[in-house]
Amino acid sequence: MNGKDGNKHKTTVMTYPRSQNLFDRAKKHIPGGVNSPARAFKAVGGTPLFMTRAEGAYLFDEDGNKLIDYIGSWGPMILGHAYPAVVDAVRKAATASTSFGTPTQLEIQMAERVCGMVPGLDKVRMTNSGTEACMSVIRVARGYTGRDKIIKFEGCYHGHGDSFLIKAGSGALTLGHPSSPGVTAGTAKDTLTADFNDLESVERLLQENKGDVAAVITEPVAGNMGCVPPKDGFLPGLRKLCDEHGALLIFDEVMTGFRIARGGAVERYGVQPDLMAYGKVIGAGMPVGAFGGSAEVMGVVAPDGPVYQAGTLSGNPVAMSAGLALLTELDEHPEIYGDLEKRSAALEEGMAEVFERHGVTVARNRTGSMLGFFFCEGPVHSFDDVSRTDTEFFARFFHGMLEEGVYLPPSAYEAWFVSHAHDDQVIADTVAAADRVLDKMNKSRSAR
Ligand code: KE4
Repeated sequence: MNGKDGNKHKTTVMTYPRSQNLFDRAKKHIPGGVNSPARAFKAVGGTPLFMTRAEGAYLFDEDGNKLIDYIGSWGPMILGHAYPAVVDAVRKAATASTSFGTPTQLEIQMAERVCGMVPGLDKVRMTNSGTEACMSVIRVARGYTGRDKIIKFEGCYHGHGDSFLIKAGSGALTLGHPSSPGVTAGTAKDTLTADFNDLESVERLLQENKGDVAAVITEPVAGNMGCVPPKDGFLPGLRKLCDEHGALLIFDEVMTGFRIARGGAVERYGVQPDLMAYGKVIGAGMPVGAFGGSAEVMGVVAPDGPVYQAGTLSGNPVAMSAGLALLTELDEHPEIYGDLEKRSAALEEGMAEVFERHGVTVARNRTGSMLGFFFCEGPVHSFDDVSRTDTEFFARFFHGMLEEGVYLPPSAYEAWFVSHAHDDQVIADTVAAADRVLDKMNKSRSAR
C-alpha cells in the first residue's frame, strides 16, 4: 500500500481493498482520482476512502467501515449528516424541477434569513461555491474603490481563484504549492500577503501601497492552516487600518459563517467588515456560496451597478431549500451553539489530556466547533508557528485513528469540525481511540 501514491511517510496503513480498486479506477479519468485535491490523502499517504453514505456523526465507506467523522464535508454538516429536515427539503424541491433559471421565492427567503442572522448584512448574492463568493467579493471591492490591490494572509485560503493562490492554505499548502503555477505575474502582483495576527505587517503593506489597496481579506478564524484564531485586537486592528487607508475589510466566512456563532465571526467578535463571503454551512452540503455586505457597497453589483457577477445555478432551488432548512434550524434553535461549544471543549480537553499522558508535545487551538492540534510547542498564532508542526507524526496519528474508526482531516493544515450529532458518547469514543493509538505508537517506537 505504501509508496503506491509516492507518499513520503513510512506509515503502516490498513488495507481498504474496495476503496483502493475504486481509487485506481478513478485515476484513469479524474486528475489524481479526486475532484478536489484535499481529499487525496497526499499529505498522509495511503488510499483515500470512498464513502457510500453518512448519517449523524458517522461515515460509512465502501469497505464497510463505520467512522466517526471530523471533516463534516469540510464544514457544512454542522447538524450531522443526512439531517432529516435537510433531506426532506431536498426531496420536495427536486420534484418541482431542479432548476428554473428564473427568480424564485426561495431565494428571497434565503436572503431574508441570512441577512436576519448576520449583523450589517443588508444585501447578499448567491453563488455556487465559496471560491466564487470570494472571487466575487474582491471584484466588488475593486469596483467600489477603483483600486487594484488586495492584501491576504499567508496560510489563509479563499478558494482556488487566481488572486488567492498566492501563499494559500488548505490543499495548496498541503500539496506544497501555496503559490500555484498558472497564475500570471499580472494577477499575482495585485495580491499582497501579510502575516496572520501581525497588524504591523498589514500596516507596512498599506503604507507601501498607499491608495492602491482595495481590500484586506481574511479568514476571521484561520481554518486552512489548521485552526488559528485571531489574537485579541487583531480583527479590530484590521478594521481600524482599513478605515485609515480607505480599504474595505472583507471577512471570508466560508468556514466560520453560521458555525462559530449564529451570525458567524461578525457576531462572535463584534467587528463589522464591509463585505463577507459564505459557503459550506449556508448550503448544508449542496453547492452554495454567497457574498454580501452593506447596501452601499453592494450597490455596485450588476444589474444595479456596473460590477458584473453571475451564475446559471446561483440560487438554485434545490440548494436553497437545503440551505434554508439548515439555517432555519440554527436560527430558531440558538441553544445549538451552546451544545457545540460544550462538546467541542470536551473533545479538546479530552484529547489534550491523552496527548499529555502519552508525553506528546502538542499545541491546541479552538474556536467554537472548529479546532486543531499541532504537534509542536505552542502557542500557534501564525503561519510560521504552524510550519513547526510535525507532519510525519500527524500522518502516523491520522492512520492510527483511521484504524480505530475515527476519520480526521487528512492533513495537518486542516481544521477539525464537531457537529451537533457528536454527542458525549462520540466524543468519549474519539478520546478513547486516541489513547489506544498513542499507546500503539509509543510501543512501536520503543520496539525499534
Ligand atoms: P469552495 O470553493 O471549496 O466551496 O470554498 C473555498 C473556500 C473559501 N474560503 C475558505 C475559508 C475555505 O475554507 C474554503 C474551502 N475550504 C477547503 C477546506 N479547508 C475546501 C476543501 C477542498 O478544497 O476540497
